[in-house]
Amino acid sequence: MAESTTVSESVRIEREGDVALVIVDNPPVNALSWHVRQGLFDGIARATDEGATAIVVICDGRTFIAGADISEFGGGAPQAVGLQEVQAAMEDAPVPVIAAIHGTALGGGLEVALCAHYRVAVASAKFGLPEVNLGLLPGAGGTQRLPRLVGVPKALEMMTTGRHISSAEALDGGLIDEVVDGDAAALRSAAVALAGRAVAEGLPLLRVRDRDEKVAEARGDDQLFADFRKSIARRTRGFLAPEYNIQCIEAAANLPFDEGLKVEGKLFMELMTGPQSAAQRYYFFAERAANKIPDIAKDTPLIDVQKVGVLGAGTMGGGIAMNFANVGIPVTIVERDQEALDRGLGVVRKNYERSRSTTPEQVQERMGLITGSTDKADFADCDMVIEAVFEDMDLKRSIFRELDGICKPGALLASNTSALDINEIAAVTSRPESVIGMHFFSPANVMKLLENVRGEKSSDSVVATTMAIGKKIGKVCVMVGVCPGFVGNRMLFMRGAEAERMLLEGATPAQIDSVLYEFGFPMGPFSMMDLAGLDIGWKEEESSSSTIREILCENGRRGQKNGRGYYTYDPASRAATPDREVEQLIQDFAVGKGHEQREVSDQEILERLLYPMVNEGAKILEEKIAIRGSDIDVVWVNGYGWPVYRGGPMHWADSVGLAEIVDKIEGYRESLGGAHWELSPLLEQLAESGGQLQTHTS
Ligand code: T1G
Ligand code: NAD
Repeated sequence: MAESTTVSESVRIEREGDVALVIVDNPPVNALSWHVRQGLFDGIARATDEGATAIVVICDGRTFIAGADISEFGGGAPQAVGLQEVQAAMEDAPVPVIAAIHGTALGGGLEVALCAHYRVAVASAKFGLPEVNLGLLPGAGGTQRLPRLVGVPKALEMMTTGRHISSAEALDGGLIDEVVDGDAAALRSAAVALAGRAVAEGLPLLRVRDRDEKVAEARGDDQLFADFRKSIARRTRGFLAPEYNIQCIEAAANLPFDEGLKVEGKLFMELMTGPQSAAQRYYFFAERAANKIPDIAKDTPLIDVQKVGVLGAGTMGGGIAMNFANVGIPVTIVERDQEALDRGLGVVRKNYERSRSTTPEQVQERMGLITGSTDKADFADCDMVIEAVFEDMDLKRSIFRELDGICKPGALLASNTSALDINEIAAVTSRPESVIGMHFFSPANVMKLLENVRGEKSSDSVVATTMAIGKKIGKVCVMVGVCPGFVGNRMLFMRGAEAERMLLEGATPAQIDSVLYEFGFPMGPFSMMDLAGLDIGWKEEESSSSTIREILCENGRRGQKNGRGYYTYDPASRAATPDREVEQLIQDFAVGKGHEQREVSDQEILERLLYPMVNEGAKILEEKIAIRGSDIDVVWVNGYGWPVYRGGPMHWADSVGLAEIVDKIEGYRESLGGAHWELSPLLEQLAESGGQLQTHTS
């Protein structure tokens, strides 16, 4: 065991001959906490003072430095040397400095590695500047150094997506100098060998800041930047950070390094002190907190899910099955008859064939993992069965009675119901402890959110398993309790109720939708209804012109699927156009019902759509349906398109001010009435006490 010298609580030095290894050990992800920065700075100084002929910067644990310590951004950390000083100490060191990388070199971690003279990495390592996902930009020279190594087009793509690239891609792109197969030990010896070679062969101390050839290719090329801006406009609508990242790369191309660094520093601080990054940094930790169920021990035994069953191959069943096949878990999907089965499997194959990220070999491999059947007995050896048949309680109860008789002891039985009572479903089985809700969102193979619905008898093992398997299939999981509509749909119902009401008062579908679109949602409630289909649950023979949706259906409007809904859709481009005939139908219906028509302002529309959601969110916390306020935000960001740069409905409400919202809710209760305007006592109490919804735990 090499002799080691402690430099700070998370950094030590070890020597291999004349090579000094400055080793970071700051679990869980070696973030650049103050003591890491101080340790790196002091370690490099000490190594050179003690005559090291080369220095290797390397990390213990599962990863290289995964960035600045985001938890320090709020302030309060002890004063320590800044990252720029650490980087200057590396870049200007009198001896070769090698960065040895495993796991993920991200954000400030990659920016540290870019200040080494050479970089070596294991084949499994990943590299990225994902600050844009925190509403930020790389604030430690990354915007100036990355394009100098990989070129402007790649830097633009990496910094506006936050994508993690592989070692192979990094080597190919000039970001690193060497890739070594093997583990941490292999990495250490390869780095020491490279250090030795650098000394022996007198290799130059290459400072990335001095490289110009790659950025020169884009110097003065405004078209390149204009085209890139155009190519990401749709994807980054409403976000500030992507544009700020582009401006920094423009500076890298057109200005001397230190001038570019000034531009980076100025734009970084603008983002860091702004509401968008505050929301996105809050959201980073909110998503990680959602994984934790306070009363479920970390070592709760999990059900070993080696084989999954899905009942129903309709809109949801097919997508649910794909999630498991995508991670190599065989799935048996059962339909009520061959025709429905063939239709369902046909949709699955088409979705795979249409997906750009799935190769033909993968299509075959994944379809090979999905077995179709019309016999529920084929679920007998499944470890987990997810039911996704029609939303009908009697049907679901009879299904679970059957599954109880078919499935092996210990199998997890889940329902994908959107709103029905999981306890009532569980009660028909002899094993309610094995029953839980797993509420996927459409399209189930795309949407990230999985709302796991804990029944009053669901066992700890079943609860823990749904969270673990959800993460394994790439979902963001939130555990919620049983109530009609759970968390997401329950709040959505409140928004929908006010949207319908405002139509009757004179607002148009287009006006209401544009308010939410401008707020940052991908679409408003009426475009969403057209997408889902206006005729879900509508029966012509029972229709009685009693709601706007019935009248539209009675007038042959089904939504996007027949090109006519609240909007008219261009058959080729699918572009939506407001439809005067619809507005007239609504007005006639409203006047017929005695509703006075008036101008409704955009601000009123926003308040009447979002404040009932906030109020309902508070009620959900009061009833302990959600564990914490931030879970509600995770549900809305991942399941309903709430713009992440506004944090989610709870974070947003706190930023608006709960007292202001309470005032408005009381006003609307007076003027409009309705259960959804009954003020939540928790909301009132937090408004009075200056508390917050986002940090409230129930
Ligand atoms: N700071 C503080 N804590 C962090 C952290 C960070 N950068 N990254 C992760 N954690 C915590 C996380 O909260 C969790 O804690 C635990 O580590 C495991 O994380 C100047 C300004 C590295 C790919 O954006 O993408 O550098 O919940 O559950 O799924 O330019 O974490 O266990 O208590 O996510 O294996 C840029 C952020 C920062 C990378 C690992 N860096 N991290 O994923 O584990 S800004 C990032 C990740 C910056 C500079 C700028 C992922 C990961 P807990 P995890 P994972
Ligand atoms: P769907 O009508 O598209 O599909 C239901 C499928 O179940 C049909 O193919 C039908 O043939 C099959 N089926 C019915 N009875 C069956 C039986 N006894 N045995 C085997 N198969 C049977 O419905 P969907 O939209 O996929 O919804 C399924 C469930 O998922 C519902 O509970 C719904 O509330 C829920 N859900 C739907 C969405 C959505 O956006 N569509 C989102 C989340 C949850």
